[in-house]
Amino acid sequence: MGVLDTIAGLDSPADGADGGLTAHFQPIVSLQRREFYGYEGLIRGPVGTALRNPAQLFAHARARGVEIALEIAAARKVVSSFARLGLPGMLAVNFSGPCIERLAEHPARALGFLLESTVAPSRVVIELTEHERVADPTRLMQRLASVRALGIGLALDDFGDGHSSLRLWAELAPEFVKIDKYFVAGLHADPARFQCVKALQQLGSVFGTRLIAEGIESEADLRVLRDLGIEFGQGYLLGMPEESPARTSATWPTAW
Ligand SMILES: [Ca+2]
Repeated sequence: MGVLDTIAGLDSPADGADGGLTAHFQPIVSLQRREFYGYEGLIRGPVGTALRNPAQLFAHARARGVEIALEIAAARKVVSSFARLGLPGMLAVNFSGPCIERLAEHPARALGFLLESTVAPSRVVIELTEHERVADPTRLMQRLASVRALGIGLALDDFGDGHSSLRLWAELAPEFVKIDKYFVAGLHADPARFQCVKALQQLGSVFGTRLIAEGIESEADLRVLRDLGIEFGQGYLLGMPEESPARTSATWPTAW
């Protein structure tokens, strides 16, 4: 019985060895060039169970002490699905700090599934989630070096949400920072949110970090982000997470 069978408590997982996990992909779009840049891979649990919901899936795994195994299984599924679909551009994969530390112990072995796939490591960006769980940024930076030496990039996920740390930004020098949707939703009509995003844009310039605005759901917010010079965006307006995601701009606003 695989680890995911244990997590799900399922007698017969729907999809064999991966315990019924499904990868969904949400577009990441260049706001300045109005073109696709890549996709974030997101995992879903077995169809027809409560664990279809990723929050419940990960809570279930955490309660059973198998969260890192689930993160690695999820990444494996995301990479194999991305390769099978032949999706273009960047692939962003979510990992927590504790999982990255585990990967970094033997990066070539732990990430063998990636190195053996047709997705070049230079196209892959790790999104560091749950910043509050990074107990020692300096140690994480050292551990990350062996992963980044493979050519894999780094993004800080959900920046500005709760426990985000400027120290992580300064110390880890990520290639990307994802601006949390809290600051993006309603940005066009909210001076405080606008000023926060503007400040992050200035920090991005100082640190040489590329910014991705999360949670873009209105054309008004999209235009403000473009005018501020935010390089990339993600959100329902630009594409939902889907098993076989959009590859064309047909559903985007006609101009922004
Ligand atoms: Ca993410």
